[in-house]
Amino acid sequence: MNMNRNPDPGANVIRRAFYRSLAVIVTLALVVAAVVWTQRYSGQRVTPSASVTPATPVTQESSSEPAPPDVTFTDITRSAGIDFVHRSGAYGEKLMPEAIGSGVALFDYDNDGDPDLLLINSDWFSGHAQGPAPLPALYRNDGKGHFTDVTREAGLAFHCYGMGVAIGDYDNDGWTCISPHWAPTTCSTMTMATSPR
Ligand SMILES: [Ca+2]
Ligand SMILES: [Ca+2]
Repeated sequence: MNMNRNPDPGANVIRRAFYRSLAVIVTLALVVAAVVWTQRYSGQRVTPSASVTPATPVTQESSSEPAPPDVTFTDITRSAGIDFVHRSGAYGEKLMPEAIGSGVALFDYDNDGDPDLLLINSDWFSGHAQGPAPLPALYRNDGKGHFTDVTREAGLAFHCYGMGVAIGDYDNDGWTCISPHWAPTTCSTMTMATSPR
């Protein structure tokens, strides 16, 4: 008995359907692969003729404003007669008053028409003196670029922890008054001094 001579019609139908399905699946797979390849590689190709134009550098338009003057400064403090040194009293504790002082006033102390210079000093902290008591300094201007220390003759040779100074004609007598501001722990009240008459 030969089974090939009497094939099962149902098996043939299933076989043909299987081959058709396989052909469809392979076709779809090829189509999908082609689409993916096109999307991935088609935009990366650079044609030999393509050229990149370099960006033009941005240049600042020439300004018509003149160049700033070549200014230099020279320290003439000593040659002008000023030897003041501010003492903050710092001894390593980084106390707040160390950063507050001191003060300066430029005013006509003797009414001769030339501005004089008052420099406020601070002081040593209690128990931490590091030298002679620091004093403020009043310098009289001779009008020719030189200053003379007149602190003692003006009655300002006292030391407190200075933190600023204000000037003005307090009593309206035509002579400028000075009002140094002292740290409250070193001087109980604000001191007022007036210019000589
Ligand atoms: Ca003066
Ligand atoms: Ca006055």
